[in-house]
Amino acid sequence: MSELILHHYPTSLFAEKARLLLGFKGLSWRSVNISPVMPKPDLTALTGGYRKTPVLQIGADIYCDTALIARRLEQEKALPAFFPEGQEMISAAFAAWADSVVFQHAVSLVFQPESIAVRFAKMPPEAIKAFVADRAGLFSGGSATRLSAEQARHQWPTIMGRLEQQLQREQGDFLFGDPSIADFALAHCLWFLKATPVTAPLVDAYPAVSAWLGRVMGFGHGAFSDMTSEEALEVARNATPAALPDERFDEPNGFEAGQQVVIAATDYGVDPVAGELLFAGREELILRREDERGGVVHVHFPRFGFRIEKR
Ligand SMILES: N[C@@H](CCC(=O)N[C@@H](CS)C(=O)NCC(=O)O)C(=O)O
Repeated sequence: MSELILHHYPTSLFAEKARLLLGFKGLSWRSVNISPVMPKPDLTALTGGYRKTPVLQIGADIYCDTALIARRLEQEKALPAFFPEGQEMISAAFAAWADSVVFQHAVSLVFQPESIAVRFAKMPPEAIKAFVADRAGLFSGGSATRLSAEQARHQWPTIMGRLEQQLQREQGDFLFGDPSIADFALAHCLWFLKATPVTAPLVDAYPAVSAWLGRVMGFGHGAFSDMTSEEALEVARNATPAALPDERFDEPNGFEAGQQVVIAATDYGVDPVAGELLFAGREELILRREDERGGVVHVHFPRFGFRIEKR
């Protein structure tokens, strides 16, 4: 069986979400450290252009976006579940809200000038400049707009006040009783705020939220060991992609298997990935592409939040 390989870097919020997902499931995995800024030649050799962090690789199958990574890990090990029975919609909907709305607040608060000065204190000015330019590129061309620090500060007490209220009354230790994807999608945003002294009080001021965050972080990251990006490319090259899912589906826009298409995120990091559409299911799209270094790979995307276009 192929190993789970996570392409990520330590300070990425969504990578922290993926690490916690792996920890919650008690899975063992390999860790490939990637650059936080473009270019990422070894990663894009696998994804075909998708640049966001993290990416999960299993042999010659490449999974983009933590929303889909969670579903893939659920297939790997059904229990404990990210999408508990009877909470399939509410857990996924809350997670999508946290991954976009709470994420935007966290990023805006951590990147406000007072906080940047502390967080990037040890980074040379050219590196800060390159990082800012990279992130401007990341956010161009998509539907996501950046939230001003003022608006993020303004709305933060509403988000945290509601959470504090719910968690004080909660019948159980997690957002919806048992742990679910909702907890992980919220936790990585608060973890990011806690990692900078200027923004940590924005979480610490809420005791029930802090106690809950401690419980979620307590799942840890599972057992992992390092792998180089060259080794990961070799794994892909030597592997055969997994069989396609056994799901019949009528594609609402008439796309068919075998068509040459491009798939891209709609919000930000909208770099298109070109290839042959192999599968379009309710949750997942699969593209076949061939790479000089990675060989034949199947790149998987969530349907929600991604678009398909004919080439
Ligand atoms: N919807 C994506 C969001 C991923 C995302 O925004 N990741 C950030 C890092 S936290 C990113 O890609 N930043 C730019 C980069 O790493 O190149 C997911 O769930 O995986």
